[in-house]
Amino acid sequence: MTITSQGGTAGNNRSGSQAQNEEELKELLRHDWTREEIQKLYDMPFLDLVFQAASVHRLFHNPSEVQICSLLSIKTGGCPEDCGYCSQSVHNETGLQVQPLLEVEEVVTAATRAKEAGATRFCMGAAWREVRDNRAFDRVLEMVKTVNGMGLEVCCTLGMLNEAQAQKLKEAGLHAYNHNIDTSPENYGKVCSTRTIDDRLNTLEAARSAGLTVCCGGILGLGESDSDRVGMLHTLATLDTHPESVPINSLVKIEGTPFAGNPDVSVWDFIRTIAVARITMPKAMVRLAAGRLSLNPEAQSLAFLAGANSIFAGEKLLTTPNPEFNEDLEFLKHLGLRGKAPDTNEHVC
Ligand code: SAM
Ligand code: DTB
Ligand code: SF4
Repeated sequence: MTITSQGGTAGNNRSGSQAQNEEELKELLRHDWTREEIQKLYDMPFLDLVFQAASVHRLFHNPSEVQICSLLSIKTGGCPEDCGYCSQSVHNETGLQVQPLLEVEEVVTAATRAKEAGATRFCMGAAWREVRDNRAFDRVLEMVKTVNGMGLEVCCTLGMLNEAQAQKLKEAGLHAYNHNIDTSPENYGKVCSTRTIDDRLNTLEAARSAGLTVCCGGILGLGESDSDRVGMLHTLATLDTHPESVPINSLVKIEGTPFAGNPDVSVWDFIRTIAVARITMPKAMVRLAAGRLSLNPEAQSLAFLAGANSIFAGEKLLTTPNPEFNEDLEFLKHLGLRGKAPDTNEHVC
């Protein structure tokens, strides 16, 4: 089956249920995208692109379900990396208060609150360059074990790691590892100079080898061109296994960072990027991630139509504000969307 640029399905005259057979879905699940093909998708007439993405979304997912994720910064600030967008880098004078690694009990309190509010995925972020084999890591393993035991899908984002460390996280019950490539390979050096995109890809490989699912996406608003956005999606969509989660962040501008004065991201471009992520990585959960406070409800609705099926909910992302939990729940209800059940490790192990 091919999906035409008009968004309909071409080929045989199949009924909806027949069209969903394995073979046909496999045709849409490709890893051999060329950059030109992805650029072509990105350049499609806007409504045709949204329609095509919505069609793919409906073939691979229940369009009424949205994954609700909650974020917690478990170690804040003081990071030696120089990511130009980040409030937590020591290279950026953002006035952020450094906070050492939380205690396990503090994490349990936050996870309990998130679960009660309706989150099914809990993501813990540490402002580390890399994971070290020390007592702090042991404490993170304890956090993972405890939160997994609460029936939440657990994700961590701790910087670079090796396969042995990924294995320990997996054994503790970690479901996903988040590590974004952020932008295209050719633009990466303008965003961060203390590591390379290959370092990022190596960590993703380590997470994958340990059997963790991968959460990997990027940020719009870093001064990148449309071609960089296409390059970022091309890198992700040609991985041997697509990331199970693809967060698309819109830059939250932070005073004291080199990107604080960047122009706003066009809503249209943001939705285009989500739509192309949906088409090129059909099975992935595509997350409408940071930056929702600058999107009105209509724009967010369009993002859901274009294939986004996951959000970060809760008043805070890592260090910056996010919409109120209850407002989000009302909004989802208004759209006829409901929270997706967690995919915990309990039934996997
Ligand atoms: N230190 C770890 C790392 O870099 O992988 C984990 C934390 S880091 C804050 C996780 C991701 O959040 C980054 O890769 C980036 O994509 C996103 N992010 C950070 N600051 C952001 C901002 N100001 N606006 C939008 N996204 C941001
Ligand atoms: C992701 O792609 N976005 C999240 C999560 N993964 C870790 C982080 C967003 C951070 C936004 C800026 C802040 O709150 O510091
Ligand atoms: Fe450190 Fe992650 Fe922020 Fe980069 S994005 S400065 S690695 S916390």
